[in-house]
Amino acid sequence: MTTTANAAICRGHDHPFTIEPVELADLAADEILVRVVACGICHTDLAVRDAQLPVPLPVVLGHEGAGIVEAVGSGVTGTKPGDRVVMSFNSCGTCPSCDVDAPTYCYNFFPHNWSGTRADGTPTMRYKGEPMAANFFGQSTFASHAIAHDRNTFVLPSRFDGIPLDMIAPIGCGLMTGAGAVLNAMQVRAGLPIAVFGSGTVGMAAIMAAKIVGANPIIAVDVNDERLALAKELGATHAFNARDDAVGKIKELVPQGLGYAFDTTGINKVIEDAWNLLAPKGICGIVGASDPADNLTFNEAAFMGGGRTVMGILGGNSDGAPFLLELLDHHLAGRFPFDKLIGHFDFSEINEAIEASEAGHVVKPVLRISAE
Ligand code: CXF
Ligand code: ZN
Repeated sequence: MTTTANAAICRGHDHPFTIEPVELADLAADEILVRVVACGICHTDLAVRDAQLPVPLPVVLGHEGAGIVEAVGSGVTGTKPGDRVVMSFNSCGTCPSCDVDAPTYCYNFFPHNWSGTRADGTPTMRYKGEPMAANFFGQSTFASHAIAHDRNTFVLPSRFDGIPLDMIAPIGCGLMTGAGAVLNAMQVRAGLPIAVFGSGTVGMAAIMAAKIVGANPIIAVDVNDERLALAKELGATHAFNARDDAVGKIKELVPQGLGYAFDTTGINKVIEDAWNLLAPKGICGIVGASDPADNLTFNEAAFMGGGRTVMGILGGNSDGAPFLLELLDHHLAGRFPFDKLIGHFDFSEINEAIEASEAGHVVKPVLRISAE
C-alpha cells in the first residue's frame, strides 16, 4: 500500500524548498517506513541544492532523520512498528569496506545514497504520478514519512527515552563526523595538542570529543567570535580568530607542534597551514568539502621525515549503531552536550532554517516535522 507524505522538494539553488504531497512506494524487503519526527539540516543537503554533488534534481533531501517506525518490509527483523529510531547514511553491506565495518567507505556508496533511487534503480517516491528523486542517504527525511533501510535505521534503547528525537536527529551525520574523526579515525591521545579549524557542527563535535579523550591544549580556530566563545564552553582551552594570526598564535602556544590538526573548512590554504603546524608523527585530518579541482601541496621531506600523516576521513569512520549509541551514552553522561548547538524550526520554516544556518546564526538547525 503506498503512503502519502508531505515532503520538502528541492529544485536547486534559485528556488525555495516547497512542501508538497508525494507518494511513497510499497516497502521492499529490507525497508522501513518511518514517521519522521525531526531532521537536522547538514551542509551536504545544501551542497546538493547547489549542484556541487552528483545527486539528481529535483530531489527530496534530508539525512539526519529520527522518528517512529510505522511499518517494516518482509525481511526486517530487528525493528518493529512503534520503535523510536535514528537514521544515518546507507551502505551495501557486502563490499570489502562494509565487510570490515567501515561502511562510510562503502564501494557502492553512490547507488545506495546519492542516485535518487533505490540501488536497483527503482523509485521510492512519486510526485504527481511521476518518479521523484529521493532515497537520499537511504532516507530523504525532509518529509513527514520516509522509506529507510535495515542497514541505516537504528532502534534507540530505552535508556535514551529521556532525550527527545528532535535532539537525537543530527547524531547520524554532522555530530558523528566530527566526534568520530577524533575518537575513531585519528584516535587522539590524552595530553597531546589538537587544533580544530572551523567551528560548525563537525568542528564543535570534534572539540567535545577531544575533551572526552583528554587532548591538551584544544585549540579552536574560526572567523566568528561567537562560535569561538561556544567552542570554549564545549571544551576548547584556547580559541583564536583566523583573521588575527591564528597560525602564529598556535606556534607560540605549542612550539613543538600539534599532535593533531583537524580541518573542517575544506579551504586549501587552511589545510596547508594546518599541516605545517604538525609535530613529528602528527596527523592532519581532513573532512571539509573542498573544490573538486583542488590539489594540496606538502613538503616531501617534512612529510616523510617526520612520519606525518594526512588523513581523509568520511563520516567519522562510523560503524553505524555501535558508534551512534556510544555518542548518545557520552551525551547522557554529560560529556557530549551537543544540545548547545541546536536551534529548532518548524518544518514549514525550512527555508528560514537554511538561511539561519548560512548566515551563521544557528550551528545546527533541526526541523520539527511531527510530534513525538
Ligand atoms: C557523509 C559522507 C559519507 C559518509 C557519511 C557522512 N556526510 C554527509 O554529510
Ligand atoms: Zn551530512
